[in-house]
Amino acid sequence: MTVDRILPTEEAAELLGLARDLAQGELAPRVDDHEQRGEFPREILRTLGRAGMLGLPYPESDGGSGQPYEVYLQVLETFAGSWLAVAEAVSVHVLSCFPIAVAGTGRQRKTLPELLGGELLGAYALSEPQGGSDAAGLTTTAVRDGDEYRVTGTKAWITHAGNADFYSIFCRTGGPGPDGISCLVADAGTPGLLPQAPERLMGLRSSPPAQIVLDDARIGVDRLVGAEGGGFRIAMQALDSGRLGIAACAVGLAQAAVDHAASYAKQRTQFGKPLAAFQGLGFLLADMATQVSAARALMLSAARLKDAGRPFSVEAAKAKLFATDTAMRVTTDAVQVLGGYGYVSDHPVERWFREAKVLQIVEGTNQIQRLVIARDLTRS
Ligand code: COS
Repeated sequence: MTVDRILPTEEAAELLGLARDLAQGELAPRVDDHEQRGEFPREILRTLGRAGMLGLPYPESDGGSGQPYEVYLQVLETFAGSWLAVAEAVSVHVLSCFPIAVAGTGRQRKTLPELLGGELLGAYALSEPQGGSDAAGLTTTAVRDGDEYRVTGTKAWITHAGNADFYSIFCRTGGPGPDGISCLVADAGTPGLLPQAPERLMGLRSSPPAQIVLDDARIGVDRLVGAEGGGFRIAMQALDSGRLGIAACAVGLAQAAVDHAASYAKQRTQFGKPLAAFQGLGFLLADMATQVSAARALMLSAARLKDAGRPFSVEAAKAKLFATDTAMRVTTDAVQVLGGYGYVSDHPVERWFREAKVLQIVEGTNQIQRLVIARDLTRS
């Protein structure tokens, strides 16, 4: 189904058209092969970078496309309907550029055209093996030694580990708690920065995360982004925006599942009539479609707050929570509509069902989103 979108400009409408062409022409034909082989689509990300898709929400003066967040999210949604791992990769790249884009020094910002133009792929290294939710408790340490930091620790669940050209790394330069955390941006070739074997995932197999071991990695003090001790706030602000990206991935995935299930229910006959003619299934499809529209509306309303420069952190948490829970429910129902055919890999709903689960976990579990929302409601 074509989603009827109200876009802010003619340019945005053209951009969405280009995103649809890329999704259909570049992504859809390759997704199954890459997912089966577990091969990261680095070349496709280069193609998207050249098409201007890796820096959409950042200013043109920095090498981005200067698009409102609401437009960027609808592009992500379009990619996610064809290939979730690619949409997530774009979202993670945009997240990894955030520290330099908002808090980088003049010299660091000179690298932005390469980052936002997609020449270089980024990774965001916050989580650690012993905890991802308690981000302020991270233990990777960076000890100043002359013009360098000597960084030691392990980062976990790092999307693009081993494929990225640069890593935005959050580490402890001071005492315990959030105020002891700083952000360093390191090149992939930094000695002692060691990507480990990829994780073996339930879904998103073409973009498996991996741990990054930092074994006395030497990172220049000129790679410190923002002030020492200012890293936690940068990390949280980046995640506020990143969570909207994950919401967009969820909406795109869920929309694809609704479309596929509806089309199947029109064609498949049982007891002499199409499945869609049975009210039980028609109502199920109606509920699926309604939830996806509601998720999109929530995501866009949070994005428009961000675009207007208003606080949007809590609305982003609501959008991430609702959109990803919706994607899980809707893909589960899509499998049910297809019956046995939904449980085999001949139809993409089997993959979408596996992929939806991870969206409830990444960039803050949905329990963390509830915590952010509840704290705001009950703050005195
Ligand atoms: N934007 C700006 N600043 C923020 C912020 C945000 N969204 N969230 C928190 N801060 C600030 C707070 O204002 C506080 O500063 P002050 O001490 O000056 O008031 C500081 O950061 C510490 O915040 P808080 O006390 O809320 O920290 P907590 O340790 O309680 O952690 C949660 C808060 C749980 C919300 C945070 O750790 C979190 O989001 N965890 C999940 C991390 C995550 O998403 N990981 C996924 C992996 S990355 S792909």
